[in-house]
Amino acid sequence: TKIYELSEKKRLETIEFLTLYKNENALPESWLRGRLDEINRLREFIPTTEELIFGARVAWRNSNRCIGRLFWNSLQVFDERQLETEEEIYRALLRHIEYAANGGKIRPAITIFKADCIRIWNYQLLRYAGYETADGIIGDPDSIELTKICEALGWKGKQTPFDILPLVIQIGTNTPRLFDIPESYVLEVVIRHPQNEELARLNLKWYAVPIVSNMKLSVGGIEFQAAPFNGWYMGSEIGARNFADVTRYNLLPAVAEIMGLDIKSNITLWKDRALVELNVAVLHSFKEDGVSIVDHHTAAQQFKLFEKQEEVADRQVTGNWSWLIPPVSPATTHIFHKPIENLIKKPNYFYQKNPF
Ligand code: HEM
Ligand code: NRG
Repeated sequence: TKIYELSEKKRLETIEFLTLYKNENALPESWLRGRLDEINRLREFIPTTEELIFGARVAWRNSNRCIGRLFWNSLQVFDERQLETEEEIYRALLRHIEYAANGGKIRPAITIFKADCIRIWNYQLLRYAGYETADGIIGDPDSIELTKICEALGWKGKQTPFDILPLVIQIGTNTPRLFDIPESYVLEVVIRHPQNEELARLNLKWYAVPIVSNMKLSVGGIEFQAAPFNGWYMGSEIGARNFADVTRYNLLPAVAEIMGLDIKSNITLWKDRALVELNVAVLHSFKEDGVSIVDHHTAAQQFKLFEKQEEVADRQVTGNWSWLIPPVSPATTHIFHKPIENLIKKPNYFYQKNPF
């Protein structure tokens, strides 16, 4: 079947995607012929909502860096391709945040906007600002560039270590528009340790829901540049990276000090010991507040189930080993001890150039 108007590459991707859709949904060959004829007549592939739901879920299944893929088939998909204005998009993003947070019982979801003209400038819908000041950096150093842009566009943060950035929404080549997220939408967890009461003195907290908003969803040759998605956190993302990286909140020395460890000597393993207790605190705090989170041991077990499930379905599990192993105690998980092929399949989520 010849599909006109589409570039050859796009055409092949559309056929490949619809063939996958047909096969996994046990549709007859005649359905595929009819669907491709229709696309020929329209001279454009416009996925149905059903096709889009399937595409977003398979894109998660194909996300090689993700350890959380066991639940790929239960992703909630919001098809918001009809929305036109920044305000409408902002409202849909607030709906997404509320649906996903669900009072702590986090639900994996994606909101898909019209392809080709909408960009969300934020890395995640919820993210803390970062400021360079005369007395050093306040907040998340990862956010310094976007924070400056927001300030240039008229935003003013409170300069605390945990200021939620506004949503930055751009349509076409228009100047992006900023929208504050009302506090009532921002579920956060205050970090404390189950035994060491001193740790709470660091006044740490983290937001409950990671909603990645800067990647594009590629389905059947179409690239949805604005398609924010979320699951829940694996504890080590916060405890071993966001709080611990030297280029992020860099908290290991402060935690070690609270624990009374000698940070002058490497052989005390003060970094390792501080890291473990920080991760214990993150998991304990989320659990106690009834906010979904998974520890890296359970996540690895779930990934093993995913591997078994895929084998039964006769599909190869692909993965990016260096991302799949957790940043704490990697060799305690089966993932560490097993090679995995980093083959990129579509549909999938991809990085794209920053719009700024
Ligand atoms: C990456 C866990 C849900 C797509 C990751 C990473 C973890 C993780 C630990 C590595 C992040 C890092 O090292 O920075 C989970 C858990 C989920 C979940 C526990 C709970 C349900 C999802 C969902 C999607 C998804 C719903 C998409 C629909 C991805 C992608 C990456 C990723 C595309 C790579 C991100 C990048 O390259 O920066 N996930 N995930 N995940 N996950 Fe998941
Ligand atoms: N490490 C990042 C979040 C990356 C995606 N992680 C997830 N995704 N769990 C951080 O903010 O720490 N997800 O969709 O659940």
